[in-house]
Amino acid sequence: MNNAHNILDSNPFLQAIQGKKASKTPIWLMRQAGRYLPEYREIRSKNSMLDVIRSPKLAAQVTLQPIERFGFDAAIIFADILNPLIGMGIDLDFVQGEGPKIFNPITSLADIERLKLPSPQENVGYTLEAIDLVASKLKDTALIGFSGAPFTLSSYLIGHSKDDGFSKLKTFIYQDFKRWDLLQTKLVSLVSDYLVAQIQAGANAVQIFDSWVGVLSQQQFCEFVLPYLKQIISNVKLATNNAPITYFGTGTSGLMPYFKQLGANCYGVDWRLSLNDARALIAQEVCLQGNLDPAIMLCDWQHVEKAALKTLEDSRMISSYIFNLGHGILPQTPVENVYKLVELIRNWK
Ligand code: 1CP
Repeated sequence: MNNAHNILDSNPFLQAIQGKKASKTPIWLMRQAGRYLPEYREIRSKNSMLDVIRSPKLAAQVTLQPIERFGFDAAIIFADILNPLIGMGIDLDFVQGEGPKIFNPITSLADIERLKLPSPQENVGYTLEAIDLVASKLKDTALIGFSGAPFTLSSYLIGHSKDDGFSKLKTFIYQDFKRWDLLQTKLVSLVSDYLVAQIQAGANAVQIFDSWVGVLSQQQFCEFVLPYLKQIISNVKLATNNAPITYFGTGTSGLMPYFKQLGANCYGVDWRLSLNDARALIAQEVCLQGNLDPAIMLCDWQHVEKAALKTLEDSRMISSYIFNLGHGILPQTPVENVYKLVELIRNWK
């Protein structure tokens, strides 16, 4: 049914995420299944985003596309951080050219009280089935499950725009902490159960995406975010016999000194910070993942090569390391650069 046990010690991604020196530098790319691939665009031209996510067969097919092309060390199950919110009673769609849209955002305590907490099987059984399907097809490749983090999920539930400085969300938090606490408590339960169910369905590791957490001050992070993340990580560890967990955010240099308290195995580093500085800030021998600037992938190969080699050189100082971009791969990325990048990593000593 799942391949969790037999590759735990032999797959370089799983070696690194467990804090070991990998037999070779592992590589996968965030958003590796996506619009830069013609075969993905082909499937999306005939199916909506939610159709692909809700069809275990299509989701599995799209998950495997970048593995078949590039031979990455890990696949990430195709879904979105937002679709699990639908089962809570959120009316959500992915609008062509605009991205995700929530038609009934949260504005009051009553809205939060109304949020349902269905089991992962009822809510996202299709993703669990897709995981089972993908796991049965992978041999040496690890499978990553994922979820949004409560803060980043809340930023969509309450609403944010890149130019309001997240002020709507921040005022929502400050105006009434009890209301925030109830929302976070419900999301802790949703996210913990979802991550555990993905591991049980056959994922070898999970990643928590907290893409927008970098807008918070250190004090805000410690008070409004950290306790809930700690709870999730401890819930998942307890229920899964210590499955490996990555915590990813962007703009997190101010927050890294507090990561030690989270207890994850691996932390994502975006392009703003060097791997060495991230290591110094986190001040713990943990696995790091990152941090090539996704924008560089749009340049001529010579520039990509130079930047990737610099990242690889930096990684010599890190006890365990997973090559990745600092954020998701951009839709305009030339496929040719991805082939060359994988080859570069494979040949690097
Ligand atoms: O039309 C399309 O194909 C839509 C593009 C797209 C894709 C390919 C969206 C809409 N979601 C996805 C899939 C997706 N989303 C994956 C698949 C697995 C893989 O990595 O290959 C994953 C892991 C996500 C995670 C996700 N969704 C995040 C966290 C990671 C990140 O990039 O910061 C976030 C913030 C979202 C929300 C979302 N979904 C889609 C878009 C365009 C966005 C971002 C919108 C925004 O900027 O607010």
